[in-house]
Amino acid sequence: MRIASADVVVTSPGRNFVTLKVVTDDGLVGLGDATLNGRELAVASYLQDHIVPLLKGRDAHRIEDTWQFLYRSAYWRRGPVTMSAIAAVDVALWDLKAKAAGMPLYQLLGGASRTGITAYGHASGRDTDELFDSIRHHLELGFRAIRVQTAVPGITTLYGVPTTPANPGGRHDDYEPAARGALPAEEDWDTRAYLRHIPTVFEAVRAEFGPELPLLHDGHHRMTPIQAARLGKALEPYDLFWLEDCTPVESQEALRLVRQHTTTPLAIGEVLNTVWDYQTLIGEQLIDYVRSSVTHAGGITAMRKLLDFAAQHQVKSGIHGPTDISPVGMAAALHLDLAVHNFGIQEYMPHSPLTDEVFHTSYRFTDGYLHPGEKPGLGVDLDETAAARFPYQAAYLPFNRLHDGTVHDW
Ligand code: KDG
Ligand code: MG
Repeated sequence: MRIASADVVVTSPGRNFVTLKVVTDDGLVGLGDATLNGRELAVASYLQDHIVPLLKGRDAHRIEDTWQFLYRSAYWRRGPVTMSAIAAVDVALWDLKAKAAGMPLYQLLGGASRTGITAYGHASGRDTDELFDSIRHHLELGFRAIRVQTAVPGITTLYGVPTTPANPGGRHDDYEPAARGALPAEEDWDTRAYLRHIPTVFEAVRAEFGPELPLLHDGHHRMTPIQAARLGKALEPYDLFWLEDCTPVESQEALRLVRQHTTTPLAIGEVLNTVWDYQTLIGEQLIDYVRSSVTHAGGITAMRKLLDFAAQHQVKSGIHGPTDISPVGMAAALHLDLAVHNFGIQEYMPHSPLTDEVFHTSYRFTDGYLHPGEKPGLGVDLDETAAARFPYQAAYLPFNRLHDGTVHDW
């Protein structure tokens, strides 16, 4: 099974996606997601200009060899652009191998370790009433675990809490932070206001919805370790499933201090892209959940090794799954989720109807559980005619300034 051609498809059905399409000499098509929110064209160029010329004529079955070749021959290792590009090739090759075998990909990864993949949804609101409505809405949709983000008095625009719905007439819990336009939006941040307010929100949510519902929260990299420790401690009475990205993760050692102070479970890693980024975090058991995505962390081949390392230290998966992971990347995550033993939870934000016009998927969400479906390969088809109707549009993630004008982590 030789690679006959490889093409990069950039499309923007509501938001930008970069997809690698690999075709074999016997006509099989494999897809890989290469979407890096706000920096899409860098990965598209890395693939088109530097990787596609290397793929033609290669044996599509040699996945490990291709991974090692792309990683080591580049010399310049790691980083989100490189690892997203390698991931796209890797996932496309796994898609091809599973199609050639006539099996859904999870069968090649060892078969199902569970019958369904527990997914968490995103609830948010500009005040308590809106937040409670959003939680109820997610419960009606079937979610069995819910991430809670709310507005904070003293902060004008806050991560995870849209001031306007993503779709005209839509709900305020539809979440898409990358706005189209020539410049990134400026948002504001006040750590003291946030730390005062968030525990009161979780107290109210527990009082309204009871003790059983698994609740998650994303701190989105904004606290120092001592502030994160304080928040984790303050949230202990409300029994969170996890507190995510409580502090920027460039310094893995920073998590030691957080860990010493709180038993709130910690999830980290959506911006990490290799196993090396987790050496201390996992080796010293400083976190409970790995948040990397298949899309940004080198694909199925690399994520499987990362999760095996995590398993030795009782750390579980919590694969990143917002809408900037394309349906191809989401399908890859679901096959892995179903197969690995140390699955924890999967993030799930349904894509927009426009996105669904371009990507046709076999995965399903039923009664709170996702399943990748039984079609051979990933179970995703790309409609290139539909994709061509939605040309790329520049979009940026926002950035933060403190009230005195200092740039802060977003
Ligand atoms: O592109 C940025 C998003 O992927 C990120 O903000 C989403 O933090 C996120 C999450 O947990 O889904
Ligand atoms: Mg996050």
